[in-house]
Amino acid sequence: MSIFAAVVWLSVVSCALVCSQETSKKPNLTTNENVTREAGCLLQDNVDYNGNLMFSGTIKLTQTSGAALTIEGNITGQATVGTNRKVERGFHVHRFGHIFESCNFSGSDFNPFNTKHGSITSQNRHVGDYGNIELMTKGTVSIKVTDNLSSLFGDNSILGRSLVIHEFEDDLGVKNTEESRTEGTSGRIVSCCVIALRDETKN
Ligand SMILES: [Cu+2]
Ligand SMILES: [Zn+2]
Repeated sequence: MSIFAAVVWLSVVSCALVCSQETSKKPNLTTNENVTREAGCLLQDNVDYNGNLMFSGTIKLTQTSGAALTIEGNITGQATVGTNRKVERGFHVHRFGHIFESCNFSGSDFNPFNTKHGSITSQNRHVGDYGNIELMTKGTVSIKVTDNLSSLFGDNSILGRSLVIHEFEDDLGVKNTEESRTEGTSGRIVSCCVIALRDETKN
C-alpha cells in the first residue's frame, strides 16, 4: 500500500468512527419516526389595518409525521358596524413569524418551491395556500382545513411562520394579474398569528 492510499484509508476509518458520532449529536428534525406534533396560533388584529372586519380566536395545528396536517379553530368576527354576514376570506401561511408589531411584517405567501399562487387542491400552489375560509363578521365559526403539502416537519416546516386572514376572498390565482398570481387578490391582512410548537409526542 502506498503512503497516499494509507492516508486515505486511515481518514475513512477515523471519519467512520468520529463523523457518525458527530451526526448523531444533531437534533433530528426530519425524523422518520412516528411523531405527532401539535402547534398553536393565537390570532391578533393587524394594528395597521383600519377596517373593522378583524377576527380573533385560537387555531390548533396537528400532524403525525408522514400524514396530513390538520388545522382547526374557532374564529370570531369582530365587526362593530353592519349586519352579521357570512364572508369568504383568504387564509394563508406567510413566510415570517415576527409579526408582533404588525401583521404586515409577515412577508408574502410561504413559497419555498417558487411556484404560482393557487388553491389548496392545485397542482401548482404556494405551500402557504389554504384558499378561503368561511367566517361570520360578528359570530364564531369553527374551521377545519386538512392539507397534504404544508407540514410541521422537515426543512420547509411552517413552524415559526405566520397564519394570516386577508381582507378579501382569495381568487385562487385564476385571474391574469400580478395580484392574482401572488396573493389571489386577497388584499391586506386583517388578522394574523405565529405558528408555535406546543407539544411533541412519540407514538
Ligand atoms: Cu397571503
Ligand atoms: Zn399564495
